[in-house]
Amino acid sequence: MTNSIGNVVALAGGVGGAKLVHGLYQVVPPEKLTIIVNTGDDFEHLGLSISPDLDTVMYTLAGLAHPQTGWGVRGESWNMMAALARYAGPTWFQLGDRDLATHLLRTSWLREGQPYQTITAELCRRLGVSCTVLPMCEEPVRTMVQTQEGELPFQEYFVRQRCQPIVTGIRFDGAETAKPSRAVVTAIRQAEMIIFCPSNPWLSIDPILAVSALRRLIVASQAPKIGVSPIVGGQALKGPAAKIMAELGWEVSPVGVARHLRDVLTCWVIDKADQSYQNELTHLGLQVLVTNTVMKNDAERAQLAREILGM
Ligand code: FO1
Repeated sequence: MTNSIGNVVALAGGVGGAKLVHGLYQVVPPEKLTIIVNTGDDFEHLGLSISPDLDTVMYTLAGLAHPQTGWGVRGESWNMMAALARYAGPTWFQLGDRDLATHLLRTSWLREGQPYQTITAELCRRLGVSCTVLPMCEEPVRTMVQTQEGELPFQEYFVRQRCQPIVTGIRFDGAETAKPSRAVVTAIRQAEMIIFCPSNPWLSIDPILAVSALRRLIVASQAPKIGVSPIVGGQALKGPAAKIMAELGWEVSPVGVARHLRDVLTCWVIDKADQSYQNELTHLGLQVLVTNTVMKNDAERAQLAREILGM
């Protein structure tokens, strides 16, 4: 644990981002670490309010994440899904028995009128997560994926259709009127470093930046703004980022992602496999760190976090 470091804010989506968040959690004192999480993937399913990225971050920090999928809970059982299948209910979105407890509590607290941020903090506290985890805003923002087969709500595209439809655009329903909460504003204003985790830039980072007041705060921040490329060796570390970039006409490389995020970044971390892009990135005006970014275990997560904090 490093005590000389200042306040760190990390922006994250789901599985890819949560790994680096976990690395930061290992090396930054919890009172100095705030994670701002994408809520564009949230949806209502079977009457439940589901927040996949918040839960992925929370389970990962609590040491409860499923080791293979990265989402959901380790040691999960699937009795509810089996019963649902017997009723011929919708089984395309897998809800494990343990995970279900989170959705039930969140949904019931939301119905009581409790703020989303308070609910998130309470769930984290009860699972022993000691840093601050904040939803990007209180208002519902819903990622809508425009495809050659029409517009799809995020989870329909991502899970039900397994990211197969060709993407022509992405919009964030509700982002125009959403505002960052006081806690989010304070965290960004007090940040001495802002880190963009290697989450999908188009599906996980863009919804956070679509909250325009939040984007303005980040752009105005004088803190180092350090991103980690989710593209390594021409492929996404996880998920459909490379496929979507190609479909939207972007160069599938750390340079393509850096260009997309250029106005919110000052530093860019790339993998050794992509060393050849270093000069091009430097010409974009970015400070570049070349290191191992593929985090295969807890020690490698902590190692990458330490290197970022040293920039
Ligand atoms: N991802 C899947 O690919 N299939 C699922 O059935 C699924 C269920 C699920 C349940 C709870 C949860 O928190 C996440 C879940 N995810 C599932 C992951 C999720 O849809 C995506 O990982 C994120 O939204 C993308 O970051």
